[in-house]
Amino acid sequence: MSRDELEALQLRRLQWTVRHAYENVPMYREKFDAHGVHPDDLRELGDLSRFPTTTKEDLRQNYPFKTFAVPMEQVRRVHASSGTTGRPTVVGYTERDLANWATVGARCFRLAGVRPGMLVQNSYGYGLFTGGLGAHAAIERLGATVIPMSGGQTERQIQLIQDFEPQAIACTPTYLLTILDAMRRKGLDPRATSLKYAVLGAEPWTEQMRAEIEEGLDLTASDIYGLSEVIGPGVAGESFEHQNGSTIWEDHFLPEICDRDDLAAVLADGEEGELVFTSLTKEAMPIIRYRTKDLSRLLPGDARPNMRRMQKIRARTDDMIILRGVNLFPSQIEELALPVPELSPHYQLELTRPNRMDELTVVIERRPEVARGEAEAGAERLVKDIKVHIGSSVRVQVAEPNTIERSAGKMKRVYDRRGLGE
Ligand code: DLL
Repeated sequence: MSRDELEALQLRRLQWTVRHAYENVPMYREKFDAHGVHPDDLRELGDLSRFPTTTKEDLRQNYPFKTFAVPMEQVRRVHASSGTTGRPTVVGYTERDLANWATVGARCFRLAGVRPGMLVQNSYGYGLFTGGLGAHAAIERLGATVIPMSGGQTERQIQLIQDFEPQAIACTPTYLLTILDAMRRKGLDPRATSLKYAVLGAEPWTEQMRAEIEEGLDLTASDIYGLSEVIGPGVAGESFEHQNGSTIWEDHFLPEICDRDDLAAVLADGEEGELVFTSLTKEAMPIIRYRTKDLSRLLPGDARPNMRRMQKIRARTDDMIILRGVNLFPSQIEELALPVPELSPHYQLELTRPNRMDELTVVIERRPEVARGEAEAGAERLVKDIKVHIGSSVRVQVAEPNTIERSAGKMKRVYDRRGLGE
């Protein structure tokens, strides 16, 4: 399909989506009316920017099913986000939505190197989280064989990798690090497994993390992006041959990049801002201009020339740490910490407020084979690197190997202990 043909398809689907939402979801009707826009105003793709955005809070207020645009009998499945604060957000799928989801997911796995006939260990968590079942359907749809392992039970994960000899694994990047680490502790050679491809997502990970994983396991690791509100894993996927950002499946999802402080401002391709998505085919829960809080930029098509890519997510806007006036993201620390050879990739960030001044401590494990003194020297270099490159003074605390809690899914990086009377 040429770009022109794609845009014509997008417009038709967008007009359908906006009308479907307006006619069947009171939340959208109220928002559009309050904003003075109507589905008839959508004559070209650019008209979308006149419509109001949707936030997680909007979905929460319509908990659990009030954002559904079809009668409940047509909803075949629901999922829910974990909702660390407040109510979770609930999402629903018709039979056709599930089929489309499997299709876009299958495209991601294919781009990441998986082929029909391969065995794929699916170590995303099964359940209300979209990762497990989303990847499961995608792998089957592609014609590969899925091992529905789910997250956790690391010993068992390793056993299955050894016994079943899968060519690919799908999980969060930090969980693959957990598995890698556990293999080493068992005295196994992680580079000697059958694994050739990893399809990693659900949390931000830097190029330095990619290098750590690829080097450690001797495989090719590609990114998969998605979010429950838009569909789940499979909104965009990265080519293992290019490894330069994820192709967005623009026949199903329309991306925009907005200024994160002034959402009315849609930014040009190439500029960094907040990703905003509109679904184009979703029946059960159409989503109009959903604010993801994910920071990225749109790049021209490459692995699939007619569809744009998104740069690997740098951070979520709500993960931003403001440290004595300087904005910083966990990924900036990761970029500097992982190349320090004495230190492991297992770290967390702690914010405290002793003496009424914010302080950031990077707690990071030393590599098991490195002596404490050498690790301390590495930590001192990291303090200087952070000062030079980010401009912030932080503390780096060297932790003993295997003392920082390992993730089985999304890793919690930042522990904010300010305001706890410290
Ligand atoms: O995490 C869906 C998913 C599952 C994607 C498995 C990929 C693989 P949620 O739980 O709703 O859905 O969380 C969505 O996770 O807004 C991002 O902040 C983050 N995220 C997802 N994929 C990536 C990625 C799933 N590849 C939120 N890189 C999103 C960085 C990601 N962040």
